[in-house]
Amino acid sequence: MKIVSGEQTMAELKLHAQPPEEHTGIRLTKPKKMAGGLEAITSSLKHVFGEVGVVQGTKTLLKVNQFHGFDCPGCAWPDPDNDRAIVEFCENGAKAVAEEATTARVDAEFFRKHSVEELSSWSDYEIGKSGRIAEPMLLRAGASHYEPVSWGEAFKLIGNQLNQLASPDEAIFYTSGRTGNEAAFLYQLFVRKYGTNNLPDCSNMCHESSGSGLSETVGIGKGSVKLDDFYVAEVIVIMGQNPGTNHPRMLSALQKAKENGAKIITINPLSEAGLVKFKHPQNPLDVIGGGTVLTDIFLQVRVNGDVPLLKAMMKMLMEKENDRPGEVLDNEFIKNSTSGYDDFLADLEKYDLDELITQTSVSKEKIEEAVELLAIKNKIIVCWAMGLTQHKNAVDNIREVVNLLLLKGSIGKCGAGTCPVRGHSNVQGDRTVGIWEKLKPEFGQKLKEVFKFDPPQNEGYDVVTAIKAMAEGKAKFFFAMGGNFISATPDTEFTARALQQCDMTVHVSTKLNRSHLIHGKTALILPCLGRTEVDVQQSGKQFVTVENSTGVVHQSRGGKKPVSDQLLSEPKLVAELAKATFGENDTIEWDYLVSNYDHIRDLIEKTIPGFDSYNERVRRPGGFYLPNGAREGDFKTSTGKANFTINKNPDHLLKDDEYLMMTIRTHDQYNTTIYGLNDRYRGIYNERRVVLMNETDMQTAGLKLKDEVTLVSNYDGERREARSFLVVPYDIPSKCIGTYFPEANVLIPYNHYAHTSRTPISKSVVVKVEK
Ligand SMILES: Nc1nc2c(c(=O)[nH]1)N[C@H]1C(S)=C(S)[C@@H](COP(=O)(O)OP(=O)(O)OC[C@H]3O[C@@H](n4cnc5c(=O)[nH]c(N)nc54)[C@H](O)[C@@H]3O)O[C@H]1N2
Ligand SMILES: Nc1nc2c(c(=O)[nH]1)N[C@H]1C(S)=C(S)[C@@H](COP(=O)(O)OP(=O)(O)OC[C@H]3O[C@@H](n4cnc5c(=O)[nH]c(N)nc54)[C@H](O)[C@@H]3O)O[C@H]1N2
Ligand SMILES: [Mo]
Repeated sequence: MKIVSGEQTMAELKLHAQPPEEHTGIRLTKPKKMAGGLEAITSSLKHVFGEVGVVQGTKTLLKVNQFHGFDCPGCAWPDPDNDRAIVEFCENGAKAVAEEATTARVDAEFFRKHSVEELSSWSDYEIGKSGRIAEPMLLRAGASHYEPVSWGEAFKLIGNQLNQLASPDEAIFYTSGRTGNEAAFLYQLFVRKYGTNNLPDCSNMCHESSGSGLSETVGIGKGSVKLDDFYVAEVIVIMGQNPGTNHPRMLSALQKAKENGAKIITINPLSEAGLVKFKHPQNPLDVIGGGTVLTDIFLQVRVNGDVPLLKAMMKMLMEKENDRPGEVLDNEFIKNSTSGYDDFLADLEKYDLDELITQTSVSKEKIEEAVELLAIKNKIIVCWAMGLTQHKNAVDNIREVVNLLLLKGSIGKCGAGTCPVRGHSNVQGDRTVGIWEKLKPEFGQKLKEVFKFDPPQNEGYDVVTAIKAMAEGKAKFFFAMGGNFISATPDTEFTARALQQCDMTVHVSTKLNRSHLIHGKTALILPCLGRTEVDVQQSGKQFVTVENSTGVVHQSRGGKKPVSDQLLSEPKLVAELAKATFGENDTIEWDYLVSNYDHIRDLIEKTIPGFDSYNERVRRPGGFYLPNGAREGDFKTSTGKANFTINKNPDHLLKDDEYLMMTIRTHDQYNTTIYGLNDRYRGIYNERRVVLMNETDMQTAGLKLKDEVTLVSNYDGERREARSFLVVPYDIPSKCIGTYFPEANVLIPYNHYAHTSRTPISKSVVVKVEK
């Protein structure tokens, strides 16, 4: 590793926005056909005990997802409403907990030793493993090393900077999805009182397309099902999701659903281990037995082939309805509860079935099998994640899913409905309590009434427009409440230059990440408490509240001693920020609000519908459900009914040497946090710079196993390169390739995104593979 001397100026420094291009020693085995089992347990214990030791590790794990414990920071899958197992966590939840509970520290000594330039040359794995940030740090303009700074000085610097901007719209306030409701509500209150709606969040890159598609069609941008619906569903369709890795607790729900007779249809370019077969790692009988087969019908769709596939399925359903009138579709529901059916039907008739099927790369027989199942069943749940939401036509994907459910009357009743499976553990809650670049008029009115200020009306920047604004010098201040903006966003090199244009970048973080190293002229790192840690304020110990994928709001209470006495809780941090910006005599009593989080919850109750008796109801075991019209069949749309929509097929005209690339997660990462270098279920070990390719495509292109290639994308005449990737033959449809996020983000053009939701096209990037 190269060490730079303290005298070098910013201009001479070479900061690395991308992980190093070196290889780590690839090993390959056959992909697995089963998830869970003993290996899941040994893997989780290895991670936890490795980071924190056996005694602390066991104590911490026993608190995950219990009624009086902390919410697992691993994902947003719901917990059982009533009975909970002693261990309600999974392998990857354990890794998330270990990552936060680590005994390694990033402190003044660490930053004295390592310059920013040196750190930026480390891999994301090495950066993450350096430990928890223990004290506030400042990187002065032109300096090569971060140095310690007092909290008072840090807030003063930020407050002054904010007060100097020509307009509040020159500041950007990003949020990642771990922040609890209390901090998120205070944060948006501070930002709006300051005068801007520039509140981009990780959701912009994640389920924004689900929100857009669902609001328009069924009147609420969230899923409609409860966990219990899975146990009475007849068919569960899982599209564009890899729960074995990203939502492992979902597998035990699917296992129970299967025991109750449900059938599972999986739609994915890859046969992901977790969806083939599952052994419950915490059920001894399961561990020694053969495991449960989960997927009954696997449709190995081409990347972005979902709209043609859904259209083909719906055409085939219509044919069956014609043969057996009244037996296939829910005509009653269509007539009474939907709008736009005739137009939808007229459009569907224009498509040729065989042509649609060719565009999916799935055989007609396989689709027929799935359609026959859907034809005879009525309680259908469709689950999806990033495989549907990160395309140019992502919103169409979601609307087409809704079309299918509407034909079957499979929404607004028990055992049926929509299930966009959320990523970050409180990403749904953050949006509910106001983190959004679009201020809803009703909410704006409430803010005005309760807090006596005029909130800004104009639409703020989302992730894509924020990058653009920084690049154009229109935004000069970037603040992040969690997350890792440079590694999570598309177009790594472009975004890096955009961030580096800022006068100041500030990160509230638990752990060191690349965004601290690709910084504005002045940079600050503000360390905060994690989920697992005790939060004490003036009135005593506090808990925070979060919302899961099914709209349940519940408590999360950390139990561990904080890793340093210099950490602030996120709500406290926002209060200090507000005081530093507005002065001590602000009309909002920030100190009072954070002295007891009940006070913040009272304000949420006053300004946001659905939170009546918030403080009382959230103290009940398991919390409470937020209202959800679609769940009850009450569709709050422009027509007052559920809307059918008309969606075009995507048109990727790939040349002979072009492929459609999806960027996916390995089994050993949490977004940009790299736990390890293995992708165990896919049989890829000790290497992240890989490209998964169809074997026939490899032959055609003259490529062999482990050939080193450069991946190239070319949008609007601009060549983007990702170098030193190793070719791995994999069972993936022809003309599709897979790479890992964030290594391949450099190829994704920031200015190509989904219509309406503006989500970057992380799952369908046109690339060439050059040897
Ligand atoms: N352990 C762990 N847990 C996590 C995360 C993590 O990184 N690690 N991240 C969290 C977050 S923020 C999120 S959003 C979720 C992400 O959860 P997922 O969405 O499951 O994550 P991805 O790895 O992006 O996987 C997408 C899946 O979609 C498939 N796919 C890709 N393109 C297409 C397509 O065009 N059509 C179809 N039908 N399928 C496609 C891929 O093969 C893959 O199986 O997980 C959350 N939970
Ligand atoms: N190419 C490609 N790009 C993608 C995706 C993809 O599939 N492909 N997925 C997208 C998706 S779905 C998402 S959600 C985004 C994720 O984008 P982000 O949410 O921005 O990224 P994370 O990697 O989850 O953020 C990790 C950092 O959060 C901080 N952190 C962890 N816990 C806490 C906490 O409790 N409080 C605070 N303040 N900080 C904390 C740590 O410092 C850690 O380094 O990435 C997106 N980017
Ligand atoms: Mo996400």
